[in-house]
Order: sequence, then structure tokens, then C-alpha cells
Amino acid sequence: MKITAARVIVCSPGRNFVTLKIETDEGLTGIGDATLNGRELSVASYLDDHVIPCLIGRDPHQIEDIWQYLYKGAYWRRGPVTMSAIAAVDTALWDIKAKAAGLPLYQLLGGASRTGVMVYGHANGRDTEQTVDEVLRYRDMGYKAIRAQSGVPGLEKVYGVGKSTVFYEPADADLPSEHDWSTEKYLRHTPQLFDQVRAAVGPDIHLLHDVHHRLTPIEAARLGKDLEPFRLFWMEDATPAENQDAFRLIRQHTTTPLAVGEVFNTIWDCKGLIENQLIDYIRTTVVHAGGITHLRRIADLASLYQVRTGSHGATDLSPVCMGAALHFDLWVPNFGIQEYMRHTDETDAVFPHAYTFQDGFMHPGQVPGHGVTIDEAVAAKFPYQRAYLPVNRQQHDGTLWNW
Ligand code: KDG
Ligand code: MG
Repeated sequence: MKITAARVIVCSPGRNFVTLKIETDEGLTGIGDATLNGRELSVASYLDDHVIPCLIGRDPHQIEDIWQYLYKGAYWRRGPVTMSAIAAVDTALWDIKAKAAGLPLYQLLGGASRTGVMVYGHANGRDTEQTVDEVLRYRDMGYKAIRAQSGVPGLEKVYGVGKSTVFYEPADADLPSEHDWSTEKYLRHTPQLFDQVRAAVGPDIHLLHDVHHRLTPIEAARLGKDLEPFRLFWMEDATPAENQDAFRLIRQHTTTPLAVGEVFNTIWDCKGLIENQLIDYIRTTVVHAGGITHLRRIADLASLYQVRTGSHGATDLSPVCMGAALHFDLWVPNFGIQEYMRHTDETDAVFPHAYTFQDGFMHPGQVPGHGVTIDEAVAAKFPYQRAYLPVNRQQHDGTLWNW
């Protein structure tokens, strides 16, 4: 089999998505997600200008060789743009290989290790009361694990809380919108939020929380300690992780489990965190960390240290990524949990998919390949619209902070 063509499809059914479609001389096609929120066109250009010309004529079965060629062959290694582009190729090639075999992708990875993939949903409210109601609503929808994010008194906009409680889309403006941040207000509010959420939902539901990189290590340590009575499944992105050693300080002070890694793009970003047992869950995902081929390498390293997977699954990761991630999750021995933020009806219409949700668990389906396709006619109705993620500034003096 030979690759005869590859195309980048950019569309915006409510938000921007970049999809790579690879075609072969045997008529089999595969697709991969290449969406990098707020930087979509950079990945599209990287694929169009530098990757696709190198793919034509290659054997699509040689997934590992093509991965190494794109990673080592560029000379310039790593980075979110490069790794998202490689991920799109890798995902499309796994799709083709599984279709050629007539098998759902998880069978090629080693088969199912579990009956379903436990996912967590997002309960968001403008205040504690609304957040508690939302958590109970998610429990009633069948979720076994729920992330709770709430507005903070004194802050107009907070990560994770949007206008609607159904869909949350932070990339909301033609130029970055600016939010105010106050660590003091957030740290005062969050422990009482989880006190009330835990009291309302009882002991059996897993509760999660995303700090979204906003604390210093010592502040994160204090929050982790304050949240211990409420038995969180995890505290996510407690502090920026460029300095992997920062997590040592958090770890020394709290038994609240730690998750990190949605912005990582290679195994090198996680190596110290995993080998030093500074985290409990690694959140790298298919699209931003080099595809299934590289994610498997990260998961295998993590398994040596009892670190489990907890892949990112926000709405800016397309259904193509979600489908591929669910095949990975069904197989990976050290699976922990998968994030699942529902896409809008427009997005689902562009990307028909075989995956299903039932009673808090998802399944990738039994369709050969990863089970997600793109309806290009519907996609063409939604042209690209520039959209940026917000930035944060300290409320008291306007200093730029982590969003
Ligand atoms: O594009 C950024 C989002 O994917 C991110 O803000 C979502 O933190 C996130 C999460 O945990 O889903
Ligand atoms: Mg997050």
C-alpha cells in the first residue's frame, strides 16, 4: 500500500478544528486530529508545507518509521506545533492500519483490558450553590467521576466557568480577552466549595478539580492539604510544570493525588515527574503528544512507577482525538480515567463517530479503524474563525499571570 495524497481540513463548527486526511492507492483513508487551540493555522501550515510532501509514496503500514522520520528528520525536535502535526499523521496511519486489518484499533494495541473507559464530566457553576446542583446533575446522568469548578466571589471570570453549564469554550475572542486573578480569593473559596460538594454528593463519586496552573508550589501544597478531607481523585495542574522539581515541594506536604501534563508534548516533559514519583496521573493525550505511538511510550514509562493515565479531553480536542483516545484507554494497562467534555451538535455532525457513553463509561465501538470520520461537505459550511484563549492578570496590580 502507498500513500497517494494527504489533505488538511480546517473547519469551525462552533470552534476550530484541524484534521488531516491521508489517502492510499488501495482506497483506504485515515484521519487524525491536529487541533492546537488558538494556534490552529500553525499546525495546518506545518503539515501542508513540511510534512505532507514527505508522506507521498510511503507505505502507511510503517507507522514507527514514519514517526521517527518526522521526529528525528526535522532536526528541530519537540514543541506543540511539531508534535500535534506528528500526532495527526500517526493517528491517521493507525486508522488505516486498523481498517486494513478489519479490526477496531484497540485490538491492534493488544485488545481490551477493561469493559469500558471511566470518564469524568465537568460540573461548572457561577457559585458554590450552582456548582453543587451541577455535580448532582452529572451524578444523575450516570457519571462516576465529576470535575467541579466554581466562580470565585470577587472575580468576574474564572477558568472552567462559562455562560452555559452545558458547553464551555474558553477560546472566545478574536484577540485574547483579559481576566483578573486573585490567588487569595481562590484559596479562600475552594476548600469550602469541596466541603459542600462532598457533603451533597456523598463518598462514592470521584471528585476532581483543575487549578489550571495558577498557584506557586507552596500555595499548591497548602490547597492540597486543605482539600485532603474531601478525598479528591486528583488536583490537576496545581502549578506550571516546566520546572518538574516544583512538584516535589507539593508532594512533601499533601496526600491529595496530583495530575499534570495536558500541555506536555513529549516523554521528556514527564520524565522527571514520573521517575521521581511526583505525580499520580499523567494527562498527555493523543493529539498534543505525538499520537498513539508516543503516548504508548509515555504510558509504559509511567507504568513502572504506578503512575496512571488520565488523558486530556476538552472540547478543543476533536472527536477524532476522542475516538483514538478511547481505543488507547480501553487497552492501556495503567489506565486511570479519561476526561470527556461533550461536543456541540454541530461538531458531532461534522465528525460522525462510533464511540458511546453509558452510565459513566465510554466505549470506542467495534468499527474497523478508530471509528471517527469527517463529513467534508458539512465541514465546509463552517469556515475557520480566529479565536484565542484568554490571558490572566493579577487583580491587584495587573501583572500578567498564568491563565
Ligand atoms: O485549550 C485549553 C483547554 O484545553 C484547557 O483549558 C482545558 O484545562 C483544561 C482541561 O482540563 O480540560
Ligand atoms: Mg486542565
